[in-house]
Amino acid sequence: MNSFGWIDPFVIAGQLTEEEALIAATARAYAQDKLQPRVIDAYAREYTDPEIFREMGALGLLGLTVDPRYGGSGASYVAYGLTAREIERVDSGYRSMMSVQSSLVMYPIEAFGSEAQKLRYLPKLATGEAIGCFGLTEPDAGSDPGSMRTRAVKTPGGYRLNGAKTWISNAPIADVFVIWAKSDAHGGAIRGFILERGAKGLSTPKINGKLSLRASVTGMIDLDDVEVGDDAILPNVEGLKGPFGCLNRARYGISWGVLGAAEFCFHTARQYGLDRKQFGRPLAATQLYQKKLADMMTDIAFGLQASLRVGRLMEEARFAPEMISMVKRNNCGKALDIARLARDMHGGNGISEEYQVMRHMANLETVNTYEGAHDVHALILGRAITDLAAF
Ligand code: TGC
Ligand code: FAD
Repeated sequence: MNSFGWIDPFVIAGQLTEEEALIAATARAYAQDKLQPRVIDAYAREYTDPEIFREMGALGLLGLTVDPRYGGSGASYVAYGLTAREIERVDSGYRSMMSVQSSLVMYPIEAFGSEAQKLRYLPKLATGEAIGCFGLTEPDAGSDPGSMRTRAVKTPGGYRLNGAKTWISNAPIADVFVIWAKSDAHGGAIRGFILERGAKGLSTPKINGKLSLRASVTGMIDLDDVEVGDDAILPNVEGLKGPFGCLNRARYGISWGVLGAAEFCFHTARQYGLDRKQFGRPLAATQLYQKKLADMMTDIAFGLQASLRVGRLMEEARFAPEMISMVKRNNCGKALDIARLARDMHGGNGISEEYQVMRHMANLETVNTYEGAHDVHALILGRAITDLAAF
């Protein structure tokens, strides 16, 4: 019989390959040494440091699963999840920057792009020299991206794009834009296009005043008669399965990432309860406090084990998108509950930036909504259970 470890109850560490453990350790050291010291100030000032992309790139943390021939690391999906967990232990916004670049920009170029597109974009995205963003959501098309209005019209040498995307991570500082639009040349089917900063008619106003995810910049993408060549279209995918194929990877990464934020909140609340005395004893010596800690530890351990299982199935090409909906939805919801509880367990100190739990709580409100809102994933699962679409 082994002794029980509250930090890793199901011994996740023992289920990793040597390479995965090494990548997780690299990500953890980077996140704690370089990101943790700047996050409180960045969050307060709503400041995104583009240098972070270069730093992550230098460590091989961008495009972790991408083929090394294109500058990626060729690592496993579990390694990608572990990295998301370590980055989001510091801040969901930093994980957002990493996952958009890796899953929503590099992945579609690798999976659906031409050889020329892969060679042109992937190496620079892998080093962080180029920053990418992913434009799916529109002002009138959020949970229902199939109703998008952005259009690509065929021209003699390429396409002309018109429309507006909103709530786009990285957009104001991006160099490379993966844009999803309905193409008249393809019977109105959704197609992906790669646009570059500097294209005439492309602008990316920043969305100000966010009370969540403030260390990660978000913007709109306005497309006003933007002309691109024939070589800008992603040749190898058509329809919603293009963007959803990318979202599968990003949602899976989020399922790990949010548990990093939850672990931070759990560990911080535990320590606070041991240090803080009321009624002549530590808060952690009370039954209610211990019950909350037990719930936190259990939900985190169950969530990690489930994400690990889904990651292994992805590596074996045996996953279904509904599995990803389960872990994205469950882990986001549980992480948000844990962050709210941790905020409460810190009493008045819980609202201070110094204790950081409220920043995580505010961030997780976004993460629970983007990449498919909590209830939308319930409907995806409901459809799988009943064969009835209730969207
Ligand atoms: P539906 O009829 O279900 O499907 C249409 C076509 O798409 C295929 N498909 C998938 N393919 C691969 N993976 C998946 N997960 C897929 N889900 C659907 C499907 O097979 C079908 O293919 P075909 O060949 O038959 O045409 O589509 P629907 O319009 O009824 O969709 C409903 C619903 C709810 C599933 C979907 O619209 C949805 O998931 N909505 C949520 C929207 C969303 O997640 N948006 C995310 C925007 S990006 C973002 O938030 C980035 S934040 C990043 C950060 O900062 O970290
Ligand atoms: P809506 O779709 O209007 O939903 C509002 C509410 O209604 C939700 O609670 C939802 O669950 C519920 N709802 C919707 N439909 C139904 C239904 N049929 N039945 C019951 N309830 C329903 N998008 C990108 O494309 N790229 C990005 O990089 C990106 N980054 C983002 C960054 C941030 C900080 C934020 C906040 C969002 C980002 N998004 C991005 C957009 C995000 O994916 C959308 O906000 C999300 O998909 C929800 O869409 P919506 O905001 O339009 O809400």
